[in-house]
Amino acid sequence: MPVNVAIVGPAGAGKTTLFRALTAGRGADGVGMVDIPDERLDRLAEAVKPAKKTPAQVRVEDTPPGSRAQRVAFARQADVLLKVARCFGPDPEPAAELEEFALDLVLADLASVERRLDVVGKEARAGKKDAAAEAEVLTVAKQHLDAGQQLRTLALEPEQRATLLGIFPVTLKPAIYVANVAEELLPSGGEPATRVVKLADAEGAPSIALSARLEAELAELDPAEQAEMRAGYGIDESGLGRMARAVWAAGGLITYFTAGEPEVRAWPCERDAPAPIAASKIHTDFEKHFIRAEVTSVDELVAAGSMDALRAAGKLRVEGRDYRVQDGDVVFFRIGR
Ligand SMILES: Nc1nc2c(ncn2[C@@H]2O[C@H](COP(=O)(O)OP(=O)(O)OP(=O)(O)O)[C@@H](O)[C@H]2O)c(=O)[nH]1
Ligand SMILES: [Mg+2]
Repeated sequence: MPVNVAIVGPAGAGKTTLFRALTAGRGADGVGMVDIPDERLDRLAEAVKPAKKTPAQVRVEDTPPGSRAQRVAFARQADVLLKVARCFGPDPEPAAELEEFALDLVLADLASVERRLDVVGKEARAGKKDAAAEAEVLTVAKQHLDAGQQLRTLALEPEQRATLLGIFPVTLKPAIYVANVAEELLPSGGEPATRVVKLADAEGAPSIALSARLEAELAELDPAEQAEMRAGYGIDESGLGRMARAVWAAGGLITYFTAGEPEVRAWPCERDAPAPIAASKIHTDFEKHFIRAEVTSVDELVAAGSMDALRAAGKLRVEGRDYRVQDGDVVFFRIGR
């Protein structure tokens, strides 16, 4: 299952425009797959010269028109939130608008916490095992939400966090802030963008400034024209690239690579996944039939030119089912039948 990224935020912030920029017009009905740029994949492809190069992707979805309640419900389905703030146009108030939007999410979580606390509180009083501990976490969460704060900013032990995830809180989802700035204020984004950065920093969330409208226009040009226009605005691709990588990191993902014929490919994988689970990203059967993983790094493969050359030189590491695939590994999975 691909990571689901929802573009959310205040009305008129430029969400649909950012969606168009990210999907380059290829996204139908507000849903599209977006490539994750990765220079390691480019270097691998240059060395191996495969017939095909396939980047990892995330699924991006634009907030459909609807009521505030519907917009909250939409955000709840996502793995990662891309929060857009309007920093262009007359009197931008990005921080105030983001806080107002966040309050809708906070209230939704408050309702879920209170519902659950009702049930668990009774269980705790009846002496049910584990209920008291859950009630305690929920009570702390409730106080935090009552103060208008998102759960993302609540310090939690891993097991407390796991408990809270049971109510699918939307304010605990990883978020990335996008300051959608006027073209004239590129590349920094000016004062309105700094307000978004400050708000993001306070939550420990990543933030970037870009112009969604300009990026949407750029997405329709060929690479040479894009480069020229970007240079004119003093920007490079790093905006979209950094946003993609932030989504990746926020989603708890690492990338491993395969480099055989016909393709060199980047695969998304949860951090710390054991080798058979990582293999199942390629084909679900691979988990059951996993024998071993042959592993190298991007740099070694680039130097050697092919997996076969490394194998012949005895330079592929052999790893078993307990191996945790690492970010940047190049892997060949031995599969039995
Ligand atoms: N100047 C400027 N205008 C922009 C930018 N991004 C979006 N706009 C304009 O702002 C208006 C709203 O943009 P949308 O992308 O529709 O905003 P939205 O967040 O999807 O709006 P809703 O879905 O209605 O909440 C449109 O007229 C856009 O052309 C930008 O980067 N710069
Ligand atoms: Mg829209």
